[in-house]
Amino acid sequence: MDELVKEALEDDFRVNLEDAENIKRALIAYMVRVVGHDPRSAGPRQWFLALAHVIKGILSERGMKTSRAQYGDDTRRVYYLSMEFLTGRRLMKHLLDLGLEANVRTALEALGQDLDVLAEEEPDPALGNGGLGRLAACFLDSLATHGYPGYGYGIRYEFGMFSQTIEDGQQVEHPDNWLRRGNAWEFVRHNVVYPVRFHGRIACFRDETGRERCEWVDTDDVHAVAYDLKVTGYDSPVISNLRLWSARATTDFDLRFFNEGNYIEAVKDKTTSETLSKVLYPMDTTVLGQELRLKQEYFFVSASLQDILARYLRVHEDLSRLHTKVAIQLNDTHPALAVPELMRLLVDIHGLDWEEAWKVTRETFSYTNHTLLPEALETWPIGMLEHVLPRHLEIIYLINHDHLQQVRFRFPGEMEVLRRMSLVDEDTQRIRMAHLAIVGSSKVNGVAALHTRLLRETVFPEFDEMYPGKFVNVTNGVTQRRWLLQCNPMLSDLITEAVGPAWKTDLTALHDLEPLVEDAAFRERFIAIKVANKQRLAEHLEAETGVATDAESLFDVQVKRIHEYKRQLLNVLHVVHRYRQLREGLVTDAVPRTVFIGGKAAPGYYLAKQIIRLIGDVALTVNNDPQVNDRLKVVFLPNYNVSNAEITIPGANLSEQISTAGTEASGTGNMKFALNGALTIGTLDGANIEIKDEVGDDNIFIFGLTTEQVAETKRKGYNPWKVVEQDADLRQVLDMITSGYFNPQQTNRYQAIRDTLFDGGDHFMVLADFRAYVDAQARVDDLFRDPDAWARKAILNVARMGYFSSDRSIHTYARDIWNVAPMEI
Ligand code: 26V
Repeated sequence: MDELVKEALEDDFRVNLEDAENIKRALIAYMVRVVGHDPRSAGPRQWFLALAHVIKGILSERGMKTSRAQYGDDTRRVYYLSMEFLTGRRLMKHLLDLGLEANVRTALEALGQDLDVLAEEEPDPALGNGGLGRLAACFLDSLATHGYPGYGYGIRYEFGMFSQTIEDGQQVEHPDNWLRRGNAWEFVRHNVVYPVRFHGRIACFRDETGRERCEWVDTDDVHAVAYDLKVTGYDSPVISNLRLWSARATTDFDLRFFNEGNYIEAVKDKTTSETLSKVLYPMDTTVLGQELRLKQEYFFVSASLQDILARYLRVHEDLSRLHTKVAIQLNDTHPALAVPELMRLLVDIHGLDWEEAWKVTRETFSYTNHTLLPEALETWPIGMLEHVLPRHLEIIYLINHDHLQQVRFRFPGEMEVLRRMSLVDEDTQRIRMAHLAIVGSSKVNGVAALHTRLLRETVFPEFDEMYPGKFVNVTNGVTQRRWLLQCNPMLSDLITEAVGPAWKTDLTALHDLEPLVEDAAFRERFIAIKVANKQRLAEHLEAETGVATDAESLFDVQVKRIHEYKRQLLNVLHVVHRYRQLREGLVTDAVPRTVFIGGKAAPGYYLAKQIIRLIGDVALTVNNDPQVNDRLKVVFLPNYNVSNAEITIPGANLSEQISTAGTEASGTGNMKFALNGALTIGTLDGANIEIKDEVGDDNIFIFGLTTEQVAETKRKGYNPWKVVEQDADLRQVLDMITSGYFNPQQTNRYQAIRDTLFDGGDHFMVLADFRAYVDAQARVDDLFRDPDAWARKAILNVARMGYFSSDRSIHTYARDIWNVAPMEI
């Protein structure tokens, strides 16, 4: 058979990657045989499809080699369970990874096609909210690049993150129907289908050995169908797999209704089960506690675990050794039901005893926490769990019983500790998913040094005491293949020319750039590249929105989800302050600036939406005021997503990372900007601290209260009124915003913003940090006046970003958490 396969692939389907002429012929053949279109009349859309299928074929061949090698060496594998994967478009990434871009470009030219035009035909799969989902995608890239045996599991949402337009200054959400024209990259596995059960009841009985066994019966079932996406690594023979589950009704029609002639009722049930993978929840900060969301979480957890066990059982028999071959990473608590689900599978289905199953479970899982915000920590109402997953609730109670016994032993007589550590919040009658994930895991990690410290000291101190060594830090990273090599080809070429190509798989090689700071010619080229990237951004923006910007001005950028804690409002206060100063002639030598702000607000998050509206109102006034003489412009970047980020980030001079200290777990945008030669203005929060440590205090603009000072200020009784009273500039700025200066047609429009800052107590300390922020911005202006001095610092930022590669993160997970090594192929 092997010979036969080899021959078949060689004659008819062989694509010689070294030869553009051969790629051209393959494209034509795929156009006819797979796309089913006449090459003479095919447009970019059809050529994109033909090309995607050619590449998919290559990926499939290589993927098989990876799988065979894995069955051969039987080492521990890593499964990354995540509700979200923000992969970005695949085409250019695959071409880069396979080293095919040049030849494909040539082949397409011969066919009268432009690769860059084709690339725009691909929808950007927005299967995530923000940082957490994008991190998962960076990790898959690093796993494949470095040859780790890692797989992703998630949900194939039919509708991803909504797309955003701004109408009358306000955010409008549009459904993201990304599958409308199909997904060229996926392999649907109609043979890989698992039932997922809901509702029903528990029937317990004694088996022939006298042991109590429980069965979950009378359930409502849904099928999970596997869709695979091949994940390439850079110049790597290893192909990983991202398996996304889609929900399908178990029976097409409920025959009872059908026979009664009620056709519509019969189809309705089918549609209800298929809503499970219909849509991504577009909020990342407030937990709603909706039943559909709970079902989504269980749906993908159950399917993934069934798949993982099936793969294990193909080669092994003894489930009590599962953990020696399987490591499962829980990306936040969204997949935390995997803990009781694995217990159920091991105990109820496979007959292990409770103690043994518990040992296996704990050794199998690890959990990454991504947020300190209390409102984003998941809890589920007991009543809902009882209704949707009755057996899991029982198992959670059993786990809690054993857990509390240990807590009592460790903290005798401390009732308050017992209450806090219980998996059950008695006051609200809810299950605490983070607690469940912690007790069910061997390791728990935070995503930046400060974040991990705060987890250990303030959020879960008793857990940290009880399980020494369980809490570890793995600072986030980003993949330089997408966030430099792909999105910034000019800077990549300059770097490679200067220090060689090693940085592509070992970012610390950027250190070798340091001496070039003293090389005037190198600085000139570095500056020219930044200008070109700013022009590219300006052109893209003008084409998309009609807004013109000046690439000579300082490009000041804040792109991320809109949230109070990220403090886009602080940014706006500074803009208004600057505007006033320019208007009143208080400054005459201001550096021309364009302030870009972009990001999506959760649809139900009123304040976040008001902030977007305020940015629009301020922009209208500022941009149309001849008195500021083009020294200030404000632009809202609509529909921020991975594709836009790839153009926006390389074009930035200044990166805004201004969250209240102690609130942003890590941030990853901060790393992408610095890697592309922007300087950071930021607080001592998340990974900003580690960025400062790496680049040096002189090469970053740090301002504002520290985490400790924030806590201290609050403890002493923080009074926003006092702050405003003592700062005339701040008073003027707030007056303008709240008196309707920017929106005379509705003067009370920003009442809610006013309320949160004053009566609400300014929880995120916007006012407290205003003065320090304005001062830091003045330092930014001073430096920008000296382009050469600015360039020196920017180059040092790039040179010192080696630590922030997701390769380093993945090597750390592999060594400290998963205990896995790269494969040999
Ligand atoms: C939470 C929820 C709550 C329930 C509804 C749906 C939903 C979806 C996502 C989330 C997770 C929010 C946590 C998150 O995205 N954290 C971000 O993780 C980044 C990667 O570690 C990190 O860089 C950011 O600082 C952190 O905010």
